[in-house]
Amino acid sequence: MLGGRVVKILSDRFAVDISCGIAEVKSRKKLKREVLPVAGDTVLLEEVAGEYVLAAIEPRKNRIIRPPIANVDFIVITVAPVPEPDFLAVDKMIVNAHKAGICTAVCVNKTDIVPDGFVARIFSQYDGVADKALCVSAAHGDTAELKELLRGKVSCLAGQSAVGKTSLINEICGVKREVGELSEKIRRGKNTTVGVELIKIAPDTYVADTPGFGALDLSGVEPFDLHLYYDEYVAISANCKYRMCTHTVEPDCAVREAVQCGVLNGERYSRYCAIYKELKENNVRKLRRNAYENK
Ligand SMILES: Nc1nc2c(ncn2[C@@H]2O[C@H](COP(=O)(O)OP(=O)(O)OP(=O)(O)O)[C@@H](O)[C@H]2O)c(=O)[nH]1
Ligand SMILES: [Mg+2]
Ligand SMILES: [Zn+2]
Repeated sequence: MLGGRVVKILSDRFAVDISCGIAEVKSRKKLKREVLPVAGDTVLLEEVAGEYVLAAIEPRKNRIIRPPIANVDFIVITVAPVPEPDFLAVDKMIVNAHKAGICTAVCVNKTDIVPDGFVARIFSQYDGVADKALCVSAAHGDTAELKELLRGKVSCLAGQSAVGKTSLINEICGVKREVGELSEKIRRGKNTTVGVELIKIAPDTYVADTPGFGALDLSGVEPFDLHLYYDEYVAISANCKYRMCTHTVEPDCAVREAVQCGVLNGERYSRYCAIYKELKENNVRKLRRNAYENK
């Protein structure tokens, strides 16, 4: 048996990093019926008639559905001055990552063209919320801090189309994946990068380019649990009057007070309330649908 990590799914084979190179192998038919290997899986290869086949998948630490990838240690949410950041999407990504037990970074790219105050606006919302907040510029080759952060981990670069994820990966990994023109992307409304591929930077260090914003669906999150994924709220919620405080409408809420006096970020709190409302409405919709179907 030989161990390896799936780095890419090909049409009928799997590209598996086996340290000394990449092996393109088929999967055992039985295994394929039971569970489909995805990028990030650590697997065992078995020699059958002089050829290696993918024989077993080791237990997964976690599994993201969209994009399909397993055993992710770190999600680097990339933002840039252009396109205009979608902070609601950033918040949802942090909730999903937190729920899956995956660490996050918020990474500001294109610092070569940031207007005054842009970095401060991002840091005031995410420094201390994500596990790390940092600044880079793919265009200026200023990526050392990010490269260091990725070391020894399986990471995903996520973020809106055109923030420069592929440009960063090209810079860090010395590869040449396709980069799209911003105007072209907006016109086509399309992502340049499609499909998941783990690129190996160093031993045990892989990075995946995640096209567009994956995994924004919070369907597994109950509205009353949402605050559990906001570490900065959990930290002070012991001071709320109600033990089950959702920090939205309850009186004597420590979170709301902290927002009012500027200790917690107001923009992020408004979006928290919007997400809470969205989750509650989704639940009502689900209940109505169930009631209708059970009639
Ligand atoms: N000024 C500046 N432009 C950058 C930088 N990084 C990337 N760009 C430009 O931003 C545009 C989009 O870059 P991509 O790397 O294709 O963006 P992406 O995030 O991979 O986009 P998708 O694959 O569609 O999700 C290109 O025109 C890049 O040249 C940077 O650091 N500074
Ligand atoms: Mg790309
Ligand atoms: Zn509260």
